[in-house]
Amino acid sequence: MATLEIIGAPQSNFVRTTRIACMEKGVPYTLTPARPHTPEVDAVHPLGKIPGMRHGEVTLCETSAICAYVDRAFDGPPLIPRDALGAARTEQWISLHNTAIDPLVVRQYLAAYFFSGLPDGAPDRAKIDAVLPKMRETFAWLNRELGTRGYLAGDSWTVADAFLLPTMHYMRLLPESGEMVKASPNVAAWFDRVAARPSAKETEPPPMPGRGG
Ligand SMILES: N[C@@H](CCC(=O)N[C@@H](CS)C(=O)NCC(=O)O)C(=O)O
Repeated sequence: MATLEIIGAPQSNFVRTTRIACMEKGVPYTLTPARPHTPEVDAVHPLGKIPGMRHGEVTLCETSAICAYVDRAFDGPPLIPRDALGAARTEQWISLHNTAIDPLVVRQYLAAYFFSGLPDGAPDRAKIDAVLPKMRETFAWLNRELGTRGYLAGDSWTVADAFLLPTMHYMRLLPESGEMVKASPNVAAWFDRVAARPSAKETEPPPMPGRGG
């Protein structure tokens, strides 16, 4: 059978999610590093976003769809629970990550640090300061949720955890969000638990420019 290929930059939180999914499922894969809006990516994603996936004749885009395919097309431990409620809770948390967490903390906050668009490439302080109140609220509700169970969707790991882990990895490294993680003990404990898994260790992204880690 053809080897599964993940297409995208290893720094991307969403690319990392699909790599974690492959590892947790026990599916060998190759990573083809590619930036958004390059020909390799445009060939599999109509909006040129990463990750993309190829498996023989199959091409897919969108992280959630790729993870669902990996889960259903191969033998191995389920990434999404097979019972109705467990599957729905997993989907619920993927959706919360993709619609409420990632757009705020990655697309706005992290982007204001590294892709500010300012002429000198410096962080956009005004944009960073503007998102901090909403981020504090987000960490507060996430911390409350994670105080009731060990993992996002219940008492065991699901692929929903593979969505939040790469995002939270970056949050630990930036100053204000790093403080928010430290002030959110349930989030911090969840992070340590999930980051200790081989799937997380083996997919750690390259260090951020000028920030180590
Ligand atoms: N909805 C997409 C989002 C993927 C995404 O936003 N990827 C980022 C990199 S982490 C990207 O390609 N950004 C380029 C762009 O939005 O033009 C998914 O779930 O896979």
